[in-house]
Amino acid sequence: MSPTETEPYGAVRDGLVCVSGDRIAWVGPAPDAPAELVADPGAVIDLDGGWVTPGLVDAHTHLIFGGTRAREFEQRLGGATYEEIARAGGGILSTVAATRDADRGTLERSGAGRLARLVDHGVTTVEIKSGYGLDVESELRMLEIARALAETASVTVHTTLLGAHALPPEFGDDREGYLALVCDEMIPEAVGRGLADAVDAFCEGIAFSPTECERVLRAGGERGLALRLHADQLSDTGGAGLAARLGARSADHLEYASVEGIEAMAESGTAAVLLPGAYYFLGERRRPPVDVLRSVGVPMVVATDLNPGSSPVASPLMALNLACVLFGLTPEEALNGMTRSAAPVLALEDRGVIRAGLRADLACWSVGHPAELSYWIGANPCAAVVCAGRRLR
Ligand code: DI6
Ligand code: FE
Repeated sequence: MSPTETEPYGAVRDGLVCVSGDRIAWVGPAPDAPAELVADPGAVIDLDGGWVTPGLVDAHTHLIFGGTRAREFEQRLGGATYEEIARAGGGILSTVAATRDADRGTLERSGAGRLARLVDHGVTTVEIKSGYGLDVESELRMLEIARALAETASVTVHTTLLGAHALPPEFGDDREGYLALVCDEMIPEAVGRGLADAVDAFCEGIAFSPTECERVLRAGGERGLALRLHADQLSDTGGAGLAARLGARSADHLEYASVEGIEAMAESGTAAVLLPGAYYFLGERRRPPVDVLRSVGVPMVVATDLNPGSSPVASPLMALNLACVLFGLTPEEALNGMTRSAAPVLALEDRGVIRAGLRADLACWSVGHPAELSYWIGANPCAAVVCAGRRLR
């Protein structure tokens, strides 16, 4: 992909991308490249007809957690629903117990392994949420591990505090008490220690009401965090409209979002993060209103939602495939949703496209056409990954 707007995918054929330090120095047709920028042959990655895209941006993951939910998967296949399991104290809360029990090294190693899988598939920027700690210490520990993974994996990690993911068991039905903890302790501590870039909440019948989510997002916004919202995933609670009204960067999931909610998102510049892995894995039937998103011009982002309960998807390319097959995105829209439209959700304006002056985050692919990135299932055509000018694989 390149700055050309006329070709599908903004494609440049027989192109060359020159990298200098951590930046893209030049991009265009190979014969036009300035001689002084063309490096010694040893530093050239020759793709032999393959394609280069921006490094992929996975803008929604929960990739740090203890245990798995394979037993719950069996229960769901036996007929139990995700909501029933959650209301019976399983679901997210079972991962909270496993995450609290796990020592830091275990969480770091399992998280690093999952992040390495994403990088293997071309990811150079990832968002990681907390939300399986649900007490101040455990939430901050998750965010610290997320920050540490950026160093281990040499990629950009954007962190999101998701304290309002579920009501932890020690609070019984004291919702007020827990929300006060999130707003008055968790958020200030996370901000004070520089551990969070954004705040998120799960707006859903089995989680928090719109009023409760508004309180959490406002508390985060007042302290300078960017706002995200898990909205209208399993029912229409007005989450899309709430995200828009609060000026959130994104509303995520959106299967049940109303037309009015989507229109409000278009007005406020709130992006839609589509998570087809969760739709697929939970066997959902209702698709997000992609036609409406398209017609009112809301940017469509595609992410893995990598998490143990609803989307154990460690392949961003699988997410692209599901976005096309299940949600009806074109392969070009899907790729756009993990590059150009994804970076602004994380306020990272220096990436997501291949343009001189931007960060040299690039994924190189052994494919004959970019639609192949959404087409193959279970294959990984990633040939090389460059992050901030450094080759990672
Ligand atoms: N929606 C989701 O799909 C994930 N979190 C959320 O708010 C699921 C998290 C889980 O089931 O562990
Ligand atoms: Fe999620």
